[in-house]
Amino acid sequence: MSQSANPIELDALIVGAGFSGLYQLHMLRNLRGLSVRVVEAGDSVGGTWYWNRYPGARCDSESHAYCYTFSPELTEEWDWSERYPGPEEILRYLNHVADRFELRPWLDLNRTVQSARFDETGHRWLVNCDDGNCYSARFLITAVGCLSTANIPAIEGLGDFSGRWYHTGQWPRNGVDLSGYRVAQVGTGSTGIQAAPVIAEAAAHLTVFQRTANYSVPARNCALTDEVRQQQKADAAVIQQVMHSNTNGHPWTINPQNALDTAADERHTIYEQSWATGGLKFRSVFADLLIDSKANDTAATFIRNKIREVVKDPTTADSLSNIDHPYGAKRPPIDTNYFETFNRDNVELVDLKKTPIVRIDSNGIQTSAGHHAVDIIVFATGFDAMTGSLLRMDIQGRQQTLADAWAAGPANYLGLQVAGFPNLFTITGPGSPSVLSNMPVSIEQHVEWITECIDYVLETGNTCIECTDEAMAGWVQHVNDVANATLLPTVKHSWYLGANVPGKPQVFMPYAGGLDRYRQACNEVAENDYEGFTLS
Ligand code: NA7
Repeated sequence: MSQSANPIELDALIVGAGFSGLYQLHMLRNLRGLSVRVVEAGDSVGGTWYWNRYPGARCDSESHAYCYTFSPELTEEWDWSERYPGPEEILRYLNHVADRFELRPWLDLNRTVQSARFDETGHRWLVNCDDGNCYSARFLITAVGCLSTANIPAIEGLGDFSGRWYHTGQWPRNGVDLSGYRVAQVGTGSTGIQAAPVIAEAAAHLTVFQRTANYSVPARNCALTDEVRQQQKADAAVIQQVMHSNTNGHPWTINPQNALDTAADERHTIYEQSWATGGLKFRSVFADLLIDSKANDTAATFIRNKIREVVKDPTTADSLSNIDHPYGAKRPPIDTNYFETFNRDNVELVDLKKTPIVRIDSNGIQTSAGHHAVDIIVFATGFDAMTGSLLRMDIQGRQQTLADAWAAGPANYLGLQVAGFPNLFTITGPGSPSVLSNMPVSIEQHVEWITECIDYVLETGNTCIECTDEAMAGWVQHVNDVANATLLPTVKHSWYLGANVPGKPQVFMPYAGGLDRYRQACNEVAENDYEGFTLS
């Protein structure tokens, strides 16, 4: 690795200026007085929401819960306009946070980390960036998000396509004019399910290419009235207490009642009520949905029936409702008029299970059944989730690169640290609740834990903290055990397992034991003088 002669000397370098990076900066710089910078590839703050500006993009967590809780003043002064915030509103919020907490002077924007190497002699991370700048930092903290590295499928012939194509996670900042064009959308995950109804309204024609049919529950987005906002603010302390003590970080608890202990008609009534309420809360309607496949079948059947009720064309309804996995075992989408969109005259579904894509050519997509001429292809094909953005930074630890250390899949301690990579912390890393939770709640928990850990290192006069191999092996086993107690790892084509990226090792990545249990494990480690770590 080439090294600049004059690296910028810091206590801590943070990579990424989304929710995680901004709060970590505030904690370490404003509250601890350390010298800290944030490197960010974009030209502004926002992270996930800086890049994901595709049509229909919207957060699936509710706005009053998809925000920081560390500052009561911030909670009090910020007004959300809708039940679910869109990217523009989240970006306004994060820009407000950057201004309010005077974070901007410490943001190094338009700069991408190219490599990071741990220097044994000085116990420092040497970080090189694409613009020639170099940092030397005691601590390196990744705040790169779990879903930031686009997964663009290697479909034969894409290079021959004469139209335009886009990945939803790299959507042009000024938008894309779709009006009058024939659009193909590949992918029907959470993103595709949000995008299709909005694309269909703008485009002359939309063809949705579906590889795996998906469940979706109505989001029931709506404008928030002053009355609702005031009530949310009045209840903020209680809501935050719920979010900080439950399994998912959302402002509700899982119904303790089991679906299988509930009479069929009562169960149906509860599903109907939850369907009418809408949102991710549907996943929490019964306690046994993610641990018992028979219980799960009751929810799955309910949703399949809803799809068939909505979609008029029987063949399309069959393809959309022919879902091959348990409800909630892949990330459950929520939508605004997704299934209704297939009743439009200008929308067509191509079921890739029946007629797979053969190739892309200059003017469209060829399947085994025929050719679809299109002007624009939208890839809603997801991400190299959880590990992609960490591995592309070319991180070199004591003896090996992170890519080599994780050749068989990610392994770490508490989702926060990897043996052989001292002083490196991964906010919402694999092995932590992250994508199975309401992200800002997980982020706050990680940032606060990392900050206190750094306090401990410095207060004890050390320069280095590193988890042991034994602690890491124990945590990896625990992550597997809690996942295997659920239906989540039974879906073999899920991005939770890395199965969406060809060649990626298949390991269940997020921590499925619940945010409450996870928080307790992290607290116990800290209370026991950072058990499982060595300091030097
Ligand atoms: P997802 O959930 O990974 O969905 C990607 C979709 O793209 C899914 O339907 C895939 O089908 C499909 N896909 C991927 N590769 C291909 C190819 N080669 N051909 C056809 N179809 C393909 O990503 P999202 O962006 O929707 O959501 C990611 C997260 O972002 C989401 O969970 C939220 O947390 C926010 P598959 O199901 O793999 O058969």
